[in-house]
Amino acid sequence: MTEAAPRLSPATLGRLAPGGAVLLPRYDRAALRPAIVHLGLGAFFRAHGAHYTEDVLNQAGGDWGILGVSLQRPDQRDRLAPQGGLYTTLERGPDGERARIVGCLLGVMVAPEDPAAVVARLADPETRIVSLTVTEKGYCHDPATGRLNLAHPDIAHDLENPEAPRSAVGFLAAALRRRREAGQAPFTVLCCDNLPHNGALVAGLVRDFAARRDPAFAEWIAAEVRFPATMVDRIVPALAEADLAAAEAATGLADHAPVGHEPFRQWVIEDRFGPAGRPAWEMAGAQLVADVAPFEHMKLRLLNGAHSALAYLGYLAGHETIVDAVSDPVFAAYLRRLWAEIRPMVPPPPGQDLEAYTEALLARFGNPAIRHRTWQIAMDGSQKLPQRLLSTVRERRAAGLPIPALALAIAAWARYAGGTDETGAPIDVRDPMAAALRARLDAAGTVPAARIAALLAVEALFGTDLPADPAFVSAVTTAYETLLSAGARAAASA
Ligand code: CS2
Repeated sequence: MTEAAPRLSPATLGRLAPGGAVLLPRYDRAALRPAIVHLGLGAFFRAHGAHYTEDVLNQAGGDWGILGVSLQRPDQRDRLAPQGGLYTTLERGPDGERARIVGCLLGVMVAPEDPAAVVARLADPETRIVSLTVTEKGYCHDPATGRLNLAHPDIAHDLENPEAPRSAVGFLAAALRRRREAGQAPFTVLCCDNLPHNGALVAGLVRDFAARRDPAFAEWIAAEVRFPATMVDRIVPALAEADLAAAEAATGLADHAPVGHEPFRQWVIEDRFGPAGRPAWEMAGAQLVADVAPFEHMKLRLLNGAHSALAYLGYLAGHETIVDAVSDPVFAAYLRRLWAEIRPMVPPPPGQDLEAYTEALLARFGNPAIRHRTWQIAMDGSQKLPQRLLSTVRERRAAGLPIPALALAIAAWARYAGGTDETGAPIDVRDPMAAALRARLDAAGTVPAARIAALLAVEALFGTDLPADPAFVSAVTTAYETLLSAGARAAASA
């Protein structure tokens, strides 16, 4: 019997040799302060924002540590606390794996256990940046309009209980109000979710929330708080059991919270932080720019749009992962047709060739070392479709251009939302609107056109313009009929 490996922790870190195969923190961890508080700590941020911050610390030292906050479950804290916040990341390329230990995470707070402690931490003047990856639905907004959904149960709760919030918007507002009342400068709010104009979007939500109680506070937010926009990119699948063994094999230390990720990463940040400052993320290759919008358009529409399309079609066709789906030439060819519809609607960012970008995406999706489940990406489609696919649909329709590949993606989402796969097995649909969508479909009966009409009538998703556009409705309905009669693979081979 082999002996159990010791757990990764500050005490066992010394077992790894500096300069060895595993990259280690090269700075003084004791000098770190919780200058960044991150809401929604999960695999993505630990392999993206934390990695950039770690790179800067490794090059230049400093005190920019990160304190994580989980807004829902305790699992990240439970896995990371016994490790003193240390974790392994595994960079997985087609030619092998590279492990590193990340040291910039100081700890994790679990908000539902003590919301007041989280508000106090955010309100502490030591907190200079509050960054967020709470996923699209975590902002409690209406995806079609970008406005705060006042009927959302968490928002309704937080307006009633502003000192013990549940939502990210509620926490930001509570802490900013304390800062204002204490006459202190605010922190910078850095949204790192895949939302359009994410800085301005979150600024609007926090202001909407604040204005319900105190218009003067909302004005102070507008005048004093910075919400830089960002574009974030790195493919980071959710933790899989096999990652635990892989991390242990790479380091000889047991890690309950490793993260596997692709080699590629990109972070484009609007350089508008004010006196609160920021780490010198450009040292790690982040692009600090005046206008993030062109980068965000490119990424949300070409990467995330294609991801969602492939998630629904691939899942329906029986593919467990993105790499499985793109390894099928039918789906690779479909993606090229989809990108050919999207590219003309995307003004290229400075110096960027979009054909090269999408070819590189195909290679990233085809990375055999990244097992990114179609089911994972299919989650929360109601929150993702507008910015990923529907904006492009609108622009092509306005230009009188056809949308066959985009319509198929939307039809595949509709087919998936029905909750039964092509073999008749149930689909575990995870979406805040899952029950509502399913109820609409059930009420609509079996006629495909009626089912599609029932879904397109969801205004929070499709607005009022798309269901009133006969060419759009007919393209989605036709694609849906083909999905039902011939299946996803045949529908994609058109
Ligand atoms: C994915 C994204 O889960 C999803 O919806 O499309 O998480 C995607 O992997 C990242 O945005 C890549 O940067």
